[in-house]
Amino acid sequence: MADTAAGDAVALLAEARQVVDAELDRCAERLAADVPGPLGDALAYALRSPGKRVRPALVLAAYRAAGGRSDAIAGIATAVEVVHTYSLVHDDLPCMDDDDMRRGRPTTHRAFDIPTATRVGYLLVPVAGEELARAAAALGLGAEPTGALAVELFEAGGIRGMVGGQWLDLEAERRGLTLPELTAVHRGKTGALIRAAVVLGGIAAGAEPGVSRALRGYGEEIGLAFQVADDVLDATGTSEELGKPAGRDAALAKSTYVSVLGVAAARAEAVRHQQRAVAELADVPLVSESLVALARYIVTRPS
Ligand code: GRG
Repeated sequence: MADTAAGDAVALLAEARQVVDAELDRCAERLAADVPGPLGDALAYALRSPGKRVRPALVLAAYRAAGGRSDAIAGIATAVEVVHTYSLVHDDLPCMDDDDMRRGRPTTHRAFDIPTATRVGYLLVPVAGEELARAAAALGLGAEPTGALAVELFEAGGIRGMVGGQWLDLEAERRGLTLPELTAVHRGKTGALIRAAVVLGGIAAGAEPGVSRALRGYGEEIGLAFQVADDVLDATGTSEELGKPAGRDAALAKSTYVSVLGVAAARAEAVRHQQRAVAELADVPLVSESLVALARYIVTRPS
C-alpha cells in the first residue's frame, strides 16, 4: 500500500478510497454471485456508492500512528465502511429521513424499492463481520484482539452507539433538544462509529494502553466535531456541493447544532471538539500528522 504524505488529509482520503473501494468491489462481486437478481444488484449499488471514506482514512491513520505497517488493515477499514453504508441505506428510507438523493445519486430505495433497500441494509451487517474476521486473520491477529475488534465495531454500531443514537434522534423529532441532549444523540448516532474507526486502527496495531486511550479520546471528540460540521454544512451548503438535498434538517424541523446554537457558534463548537481531539493525542504524546490533518479536514470539509 502506498504510504501517504503525512499530514495531507486529502491524499490520505484518496489512498483510503483506492484501497477500500477495491475491497468493496470484491464484496459486491461475491454478493452478486451469491444473491442473483435485483437484490444482488442493489447490494452492489450500495457498496459501490462513492463516499468520502473518512472512516477508512481514520482506520489507516490510527493504525499507522500506533505502529502498524501491514496493507491488510484495508480489510478493517472496509468493515467499518460497510457498517456506515448500511446505516446510510436505512437512514434514507421513508420510515427514517425519507431522502431521494445520497452521494450524488438516487438513494438505494429510489434506485430499487423500499423492501429491497431494507434487505440490503440487513444483509450488509454480516458482510461487515466477515470482512473484519478475514482482515484480522490476514493481519495475523490472535483470538483476543480479533474479539476486541468485533466488540468495538458492533457495540459502536448497536444500541449503545449508532442504533441507539438514531433511535433517540427519531424519538426527538418535533421536540426541541437541549445542547446536552443533542450531544447524547450524536455521541451515539454519528460519533460512535467514527470513534470505533480510530480505536480499531489501534487494536489492529497492538497499541499499548496509553495510546489506545488517546485514540479513543481523539475519536470521541472528532466524532462530535464531524456531526457539528455536518449540521453547519446542511444549513450553509448547496445540494450540488453535498450530493444530497441541502436544508433537510430545517425541512424536517430537526434539532441540530445550528438550530440550537446558530451557525457561527456551531462552527466554534466544531473547532473546540477538533482542538480537544488533538489535545488527547498531545497528552501521551502520540505524534500523528495524519490524525491532526484529518481532525482539521473534518471541520473544514466542503461536503
Ligand atoms: C433501527 C433505530 C434504527 C437505526 C438503524 C439508520 C441507522 C441505524 C443509523 C443512522 C446513522 C447515521 C446515518 C448517522 C449519520 C452519520 C453521518 C453524518 C453520515 C454522513 O457521513 P459522511 O459525510 O458520508 O462521511 P459519506 O457519504 O461521505 O460516506
